[in-house]
Amino acid sequence: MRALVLLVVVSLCAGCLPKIPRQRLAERAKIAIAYIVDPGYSGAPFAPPEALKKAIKAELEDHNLEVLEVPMEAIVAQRLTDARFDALKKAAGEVPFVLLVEQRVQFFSQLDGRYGWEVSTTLTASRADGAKASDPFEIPVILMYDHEKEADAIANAASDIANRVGVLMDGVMAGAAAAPKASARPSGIYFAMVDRFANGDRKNDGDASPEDPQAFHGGDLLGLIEHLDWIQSLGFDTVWLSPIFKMRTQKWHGYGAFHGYWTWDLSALEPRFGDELMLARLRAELDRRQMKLMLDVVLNHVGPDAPLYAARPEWFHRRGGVTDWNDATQLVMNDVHGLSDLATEKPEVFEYLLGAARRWLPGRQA
Ligand SMILES: [Ca+2]
Ligand SMILES: [Ca+2]
Repeated sequence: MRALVLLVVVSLCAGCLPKIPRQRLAERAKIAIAYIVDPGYSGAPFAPPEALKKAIKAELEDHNLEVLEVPMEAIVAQRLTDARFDALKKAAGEVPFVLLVEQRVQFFSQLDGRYGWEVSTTLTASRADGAKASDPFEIPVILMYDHEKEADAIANAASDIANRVGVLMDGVMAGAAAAPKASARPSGIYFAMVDRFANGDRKNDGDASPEDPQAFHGGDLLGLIEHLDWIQSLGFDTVWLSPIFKMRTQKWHGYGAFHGYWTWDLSALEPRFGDELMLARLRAELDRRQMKLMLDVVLNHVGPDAPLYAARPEWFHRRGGVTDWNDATQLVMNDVHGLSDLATEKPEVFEYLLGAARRWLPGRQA
């Protein structure tokens, strides 16, 4: 389900790196680097293009660091960042600095005849006598041609990625990685599946049936409000709700609709969960606790038999279901599990979805 969801909130980590003056070693030192690009959907890991290595090398030279590349083979057997980092350090031997560059590239969308990609990168670095520091980030890339693929997307983002390497190394070289975190208060995102979280108001339950795993169970926004202190006590400062907009409520081929990802109407709230006053109350209660809210707006498709499909059939791709899960175009354009796929590359569809999402920003309710 998660793969079908696009969130209104992006870039949570932008600017989360501390500002540290640019560093340059007085004496040249070695840095061991390993690169790996994980496949988007299937296949084997591969190495990034030379353009990225060159850009990062230039950045590190500027810090007076001499690059010692460790072949991908030394880390490819490991799947997790920590294990890869340990394998890299072992292969590198005695070097003062170590940097691991892990990437994943995905085709994102086709818009106005151009191709949107997303390059995800996780940088992990350390120096021999200091703690590890990491920087995970995404860079959107627009490519002009259909034949341009993962390597082109990475090459396109190379200078931005090299800049991030420079900033991370500034921190590592200055010893900032060992410093305590800026905020002593723990933070994190708590995801609540609204229907299953807590039932605060039995009057809006409708035909809820807690014995039936495919039925609605009666959870709502009031139930959530009543548990905010508990969520906060666990150390979370943000609540992400499963979709709360008017949704299909009937089962479909035996599967329940309670998750909310079968959108019916983005301009209204699902009455089982509460009304706009209740949403305003939730916002006020979160504000009072200095907590944040993430609303989940489904942009890829609408629910089965949603009125929008009958009203605007030309807003949908209508290419049939996905038959090849390794085909990036099918993944973006075809129906996933039979859900009518929105043609988000059409400006009028894009405008509609953007407007529908903006309506729910604080203070924008009509
Ligand atoms: Ca209820
Ligand atoms: Ca799609």
